[in-house]
Parts: sequence; C-alpha cells; structure tokens
Amino acid sequence: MEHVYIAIGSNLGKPLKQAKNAIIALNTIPTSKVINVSSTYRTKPLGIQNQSDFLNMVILLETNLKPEILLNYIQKIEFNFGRIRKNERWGPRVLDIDIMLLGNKTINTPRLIIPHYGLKKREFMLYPLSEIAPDLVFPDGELLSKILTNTPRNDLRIWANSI
Ligand code: PH2
Ligand code: MG
Ligand code: MG
Repeated sequence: MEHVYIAIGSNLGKPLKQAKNAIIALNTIPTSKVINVSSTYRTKPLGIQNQSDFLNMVILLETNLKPEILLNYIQKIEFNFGRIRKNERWGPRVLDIDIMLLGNKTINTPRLIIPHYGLKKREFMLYPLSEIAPDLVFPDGELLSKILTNTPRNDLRIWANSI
C-alpha cells in the first residue's frame, strides 16, 4: 500500500459538484481507497489572470497500483469529466487531478514528475495538504510546516468546510 496525495483543481462548470464526484470516481480505481479529504478552498488563479478563482482540495488515496497505472486511471477520470487537453498550460479547467506525492518516492519520467514540480511553490496545494498532513516530510527531508512559514496565503480561503 502506498499513500498518494492528490490535488484537485477546478474553475469551470460547478467546481464543488465536480470535486464531490471526483472523490467518488477516485474511489472506483481498483485496489485504491480515498482515506482522507481536505476542505475545499477558493484560490487565486496562478498563470492566466482573467479566469475564475479555482476550487482546490487535497485527497489522500491508498493504492496498490504502480504509479503509471494509477496515472492512467486518473487521466481517464479527467477525460470522463470532459477535460480536453489543450496546449494552453495554465488555463481554466473542469477538473484537474494531479499526483503531488507518492509515498516517499521520487519519479522523473516524461509522463510523471513526483513530487509535483510546483508543489513547494503553490499555496493552493500546500495549505490543503497541511490540513490533512500537518507533519508531512517531503522525500528530500524538508518539512511541510517549514515551507508554509514562507508561503503567503495569496487570498486563499475556505470554499466549503467539508463535502
Ligand atoms: N492549476 C493550474 C494553473 N493555475 N491556479 C489555482 N489557483 N489552482 C490550480 O489548481 C491551478 C491554478 C494548472 O493546473
Ligand atoms: Mg495542475
Ligand atoms: Mg494536471
């Protein structure tokens, strides 16, 4: 069993509804189970500015799958939610599901970079993560709590307490 921290992002359609359905969908992945869920947060868009605020949340999934297989299932879920892969990198999206951390693993392949390349710089990943894993230590030994002391909230606030 591996502990996987997953980031959810959405700023199109009905973000809260999509977030709820994402949890249900992640629970259908074989040999995997959602074991913790953060609150949902309203966050300022990183990248393109003239788009809606995002809903962000973090989910802890337990899985027996190999990383690439888990990624296949996750991309299938994104696709089923109507996510169209565009070359536009930081634009609006119905549902983005990113693997942030996979146990204590470090992975660097063309399809998968773990830890997520932006994790340590993104308040919308770090704060929801700290809600469900306050004592987390990154694979390189850095403490999440320490990184947070240097991370402005950038107007991040609660969207809904629990879903
Ligand atoms: N995701 C992006 C680009 N910008 N901004 C916020 N606030 N939240 C996101 O999840 C996000 C973003 C690309 O995946
Ligand atoms: Mg993303
Ligand atoms: Mg993504």
